[in-house]
Parts: sequence; structure tokens; C-alpha cells
Amino acid sequence: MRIIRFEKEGSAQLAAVNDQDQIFALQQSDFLALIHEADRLEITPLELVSKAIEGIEALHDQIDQLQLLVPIEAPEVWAAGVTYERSRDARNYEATEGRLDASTFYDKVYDAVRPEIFFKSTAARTVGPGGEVQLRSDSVWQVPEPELGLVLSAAGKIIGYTIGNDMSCRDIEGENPLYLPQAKVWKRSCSIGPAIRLAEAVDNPYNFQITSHIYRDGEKAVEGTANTNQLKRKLEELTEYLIRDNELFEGTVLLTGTCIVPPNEFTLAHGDRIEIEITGIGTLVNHVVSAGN
Ligand code: DO4
Ligand code: MG
Repeated sequence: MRIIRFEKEGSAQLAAVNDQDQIFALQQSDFLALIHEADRLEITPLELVSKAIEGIEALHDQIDQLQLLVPIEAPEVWAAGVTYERSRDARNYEATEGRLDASTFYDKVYDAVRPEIFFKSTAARTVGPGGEVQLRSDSVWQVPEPELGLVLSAAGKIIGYTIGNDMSCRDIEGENPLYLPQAKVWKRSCSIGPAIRLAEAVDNPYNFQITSHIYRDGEKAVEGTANTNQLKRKLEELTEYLIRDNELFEGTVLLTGTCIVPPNEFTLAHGDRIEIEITGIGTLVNHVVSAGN
């Protein structure tokens, strides 16, 4: 069972989507209201949704006909890094300009007990399905990072799974690790959606298939696949470090790192279309615009 939000007559409508892709309108104002109501009734969110849609008619729309919104207005988005071998190797390449002869801090963080976790975005900087992600004007090497996103309670419990795009500037990050915030955080540099799959509706989070496509002028320019079974770390390891001595706002999203990196000669351009699909969650589609657009 997945939860979406879409625009209806100028306001946001919450809805449930079952595994047959049938869509049912929900009464709650947003995803967290649904979680709170389930808590109050001492039932699980899946039980609440299943009861709510029992016997009601599905909407006639298909999901791709709706004007989807971010499934949750996450107060903060955090991200883990170098959680896959592929990411470690890509960072090593950008930091050493291909001279892969010395052990770097990326090798070290990949093996360290403490994971890399960084602040990625706020609700105002995060776009939803169909939205425009923006390029930085001072970077010539920019890529999307397709990642599984965890939707968290204030206590750090995983309450749902979504898709995230951790837009990144490989040149800025490679120049100096202290530039990481600039390589990662700017206007519209993050996107999440199109749905949240309820945590209870996921049998094994270490078996999500992730597929990413980038289209340029209508032609496929880049394609990549990965599976969360390639993750170096456990999801709870990441959430434990995120909540440690921290104040977490409920509905925070934690991106879990990328395993899909386009070929080194590729950089995003205005007009590109990015599609990130995760099995059981959906496909997050975004359009790329240059700075100032
Ligand atoms: O170390 C830099 C960021 C890594 C990252 O964003 C990732 O692995 O997904
Ligand atoms: Mg990333």
C-alpha cells in the first residue's frame, strides 16, 4: 500500500494506492495525520488505510493523470553517503582525477563504523514528482543520485519508503570535501516522491530494485540499475547515527546513498528528464532546468 498526495481543486488530496494501482481518496489531511490517527486508534497505518478504503469506490483517474505533489512535506531531508561500493569508487575518481593510487577518506568512510550522514534539504528546497530540479550555475559536472528514502518518525523509526534524488556537483565535491554542503544543497537540489510505501507493506527493504534513466531531447542518454541488496550498511545503522544526540522532526526523510553513477563524461543539462523507479514505490520523474529558470 502506497500513499500519495495530489492537487485537487487548488488543495492537496491524500490518497492510498493499492498494488493493483487503484487509487482511493483518504480523509486525512496528510501522511503524518494518518500516522497519528493510527496511533490514536492503536492500530497500524496499514490497518487504518485498509479499513478506510474497504467498500469505497476507486477514483477513475490513473496515477499518471494526477498532478502529484510531494507525498510528505519533509521538514528536513538528510542523506547518507558512500554506502555502496559504486559510490565510493566514483568519489575516489572525482577527488583524485582518476589517480586511484592512494587510500582516500572515501575508502575510510566506507569501512568505518560511523557512516557519512549529511544535511541535504528542507521542505522549501525539495521538489516533488513532475517538478523541476535546478542546476548550479558554478558547476560543470552535475548528476542525479537515485536513492531509497526512509520516512522517519521523531524517534527515528522507519514508517515508510520513498524515492529521492540527491542532486550533486561532482566537480565541487571532488575539489575539496569541505565544499560538500555547496555540492549538495541549493535551490531545488532535492526531489522526493511519487509515493510513500508504508513500512509494513515492505517484506524486505534489502531487495528494492532501483532503475534510473536520463533522457535528452527525447532520447535515452543514460541508464543504470542497482539493488538495495548492494547496500554496505543496515538501514537501522544509518537511522541510529542520525538520531544520536539529535532532534528529529517527524516526517524527516533520510536518503540512503546512491549506487547509480552516470559515466564520468556525463553532466546534466537544461531540458533533461530524470526518471528513477523503485519497485513497489513508483517512478519519480523530474525535469532539469538551469539556474535562474
Ligand atoms: O561523500 C559524498 C556524498 C556521497 C553521496 O551522496 C552518496 O553516496 O550517495
Ligand atoms: Mg547521495
